[in-house]
Amino acid sequence: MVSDFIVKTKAAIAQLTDAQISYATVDLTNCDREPIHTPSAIQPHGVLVVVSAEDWTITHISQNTQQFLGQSPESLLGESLQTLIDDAQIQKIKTCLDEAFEAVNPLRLDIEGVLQPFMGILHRSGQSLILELEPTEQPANMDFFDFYGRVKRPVGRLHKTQTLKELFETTVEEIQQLSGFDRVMVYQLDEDGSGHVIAEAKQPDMTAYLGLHYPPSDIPKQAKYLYMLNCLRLIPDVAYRPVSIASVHTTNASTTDGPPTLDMSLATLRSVSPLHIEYLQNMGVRATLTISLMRDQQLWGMIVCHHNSARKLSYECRSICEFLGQTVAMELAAKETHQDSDDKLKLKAIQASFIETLAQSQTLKEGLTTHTQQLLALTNSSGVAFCDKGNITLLGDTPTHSEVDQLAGWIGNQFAQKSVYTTAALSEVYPPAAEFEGRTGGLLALAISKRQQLYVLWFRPEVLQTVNWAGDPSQPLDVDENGMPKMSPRRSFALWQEHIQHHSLRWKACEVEAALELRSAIIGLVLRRADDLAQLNAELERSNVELDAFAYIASHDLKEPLRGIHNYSSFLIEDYGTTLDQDGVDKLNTLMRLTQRMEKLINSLLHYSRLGRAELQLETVDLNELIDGVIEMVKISKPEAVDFDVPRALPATECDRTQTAELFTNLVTNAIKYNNKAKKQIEIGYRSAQQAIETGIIPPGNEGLITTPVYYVRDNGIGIREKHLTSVFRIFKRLHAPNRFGGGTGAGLTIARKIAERHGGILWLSSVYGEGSTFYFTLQGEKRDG
Ligand code: BLA
Repeated sequence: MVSDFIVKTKAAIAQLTDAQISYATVDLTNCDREPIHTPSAIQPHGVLVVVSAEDWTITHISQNTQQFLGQSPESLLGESLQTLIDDAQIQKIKTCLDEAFEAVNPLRLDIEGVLQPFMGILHRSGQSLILELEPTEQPANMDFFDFYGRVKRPVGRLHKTQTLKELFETTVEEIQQLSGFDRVMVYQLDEDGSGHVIAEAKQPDMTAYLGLHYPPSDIPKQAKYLYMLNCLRLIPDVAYRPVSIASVHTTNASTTDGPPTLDMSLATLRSVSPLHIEYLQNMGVRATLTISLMRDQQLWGMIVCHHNSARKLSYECRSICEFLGQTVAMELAAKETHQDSDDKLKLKAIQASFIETLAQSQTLKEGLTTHTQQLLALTNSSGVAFCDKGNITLLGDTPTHSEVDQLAGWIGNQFAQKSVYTTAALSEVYPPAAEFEGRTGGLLALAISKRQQLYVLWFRPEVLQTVNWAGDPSQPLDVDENGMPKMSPRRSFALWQEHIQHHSLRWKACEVEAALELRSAIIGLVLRRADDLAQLNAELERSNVELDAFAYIASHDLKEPLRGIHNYSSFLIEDYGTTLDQDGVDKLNTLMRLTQRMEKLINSLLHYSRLGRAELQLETVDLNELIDGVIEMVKISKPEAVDFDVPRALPATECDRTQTAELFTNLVTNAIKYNNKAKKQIEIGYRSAQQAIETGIIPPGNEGLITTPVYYVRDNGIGIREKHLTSVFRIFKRLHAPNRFGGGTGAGLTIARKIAERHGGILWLSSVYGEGSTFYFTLQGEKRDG
């Protein structure tokens, strides 16, 4: 498993790095490709020996053997390893070959003829074995109890911490105490490779780096890969002189191709990139120690230690640091999972109180905008806009009203199949955002309803405004004596700053999820309200049906005695007309007229109740034909001069032909009846839903409900006073004396409205008293009854 990981990682490094780029040509633009794993040199605090795994002869050796081993490199190259160490120790190494090296390192080795004991660190590199020798103190090799004694306390303290913050603070304290480094930091990597310091322990006189951010290039990709392979990196003295490596190839004159490069990915003595050395020198650092913090096989961050003077650390001490690093990583994983659920709980709490507010609000806008801070906290934003078609409400730091208005037009097309759209660099996808006031960086857009253009837009500012970046962009760049820019945190920052302009912090998955959950909650609430409404409608419907049944029975039962009264009145006139005086005859005639009128009323009521009970016979009807028929009929029964105008052809529609004809007939008859103009004019037409909305033809109390064509009948009649606009629809309600305006029962409009409603539509009117009225209706809607 581990070796599989190493193989893959090394392949990735080989792909990243580029042998064409040498130390002389690497610069800020290509540092990701600098082949730092093949420096052909080491740091001078140890000796590097490479032996062939086949015959155990030394193929490479660092040029500092004289100093440590008392023998020249030339005298050792090509020789057997036995020249340096005895058989028994070689045997020890050989038995290690088949095991994981972590299990055998370090080996305590004695070198022939040298008093100083050495620590041997061994690993395989292709067909070679790399043995690194570091002088160690007497007595070497801690025993188990030493090790346990030194890790017990820090591990216990790390384990006891409650929060991530506490964990990292304890980490830097413990590592500082253990390593003796002047400054110890926890450096957390962000997803884009940049990072920031989240905990720090330092000498009091040092400037703090806590909270500072650094660009991705400060630790190039291939370096990050190497820190995944080796969880500990020590540079004891930045001012070192690299020691080159001699190989049998360099001494063998017959070789014309250069020596094969030695892969030193896993070598602890690996020489440091000169660029990084320059960086550290410019930071005023003399020694560094870095411990990787791994999470899910990825480099999560590092414990970075700085020292103002050169500082060596024993292998034992390094092992303890590495062990603590692993403990921290484990605690980190446990606590992050814990914190994740804490964060989720917090979000849930915000959501819950939000939903309560929503549930109690009259409108969505009121519900969303009452608690601005909660709405912002939900996605960690600094501004939010609520867009309901053209209606925009702005809260917090947002672009201007007109900027948001235009953005809302654009965003409609970005959702595709989703309800949410995010970008951390709005101006890259929507260039006008570059000119926005307040420098918007990122956008999280939520479509509550795409059809109704109901959006919530959350805004985040550019990162530059929210984050402390290391280095002051207003300061001039450092230059060397030749006027060339020097490698430093300041230098790499300047380039980075250009790169990240217009970017916000990225949107986290849990923030996007919170937005989506808000949408579900809103929709849940809307559905619940719709449910309540449906229940109310069902109850109303039931009472309507009962009313219809009652009206039918009542009118039926009333008709009988009425007919009796009528008949008896006519008998009275016929039989006693001559014996009664004129007054008596007049009274009988009035009685007859009243019964006739009552019969008409009862018939209307019957008709009305039947309308409510009869099945609708739906078919596709050409309304032009239907209206021609209506006009013709009306002309026969009311042969006065009326100017009919149908300005444009009406669409075919699905409706009950007879009832729709009755609807039009009632409206047209009324239009003629309630008209005292010399020239009566009637216009019949329609508007599409869109046109109706655009021209403000909206049913009162039903704003935004129009989704189907609106038909109208307009007259230049007497008009209706504002106060009577609703009462005209009440059954048998007449605004005038029965003998004025041609009589009638007063049921016509009630019936017309009922027909529209049975079709699932609505009927309403607008009128100017003395000038005329327009009756509007729709024949479809959400629901059809019948
Ligand atoms: C390595 N860069 C590193 C390391 C750190 C940093 C911690 C690991 C080695 C070490 O311990 O020093 C960066 N150090 C930081 C940061 C802080 C810090 C961000 O203390 C903040 C407090 N570096 C650059 C640029 C390049 C570069 C522009 O800034 C490339 C052109 C290179 N950094 C670079 C390389 C390494 C490195 C090549 C690997 C060094 C090695 O292991 O050989």
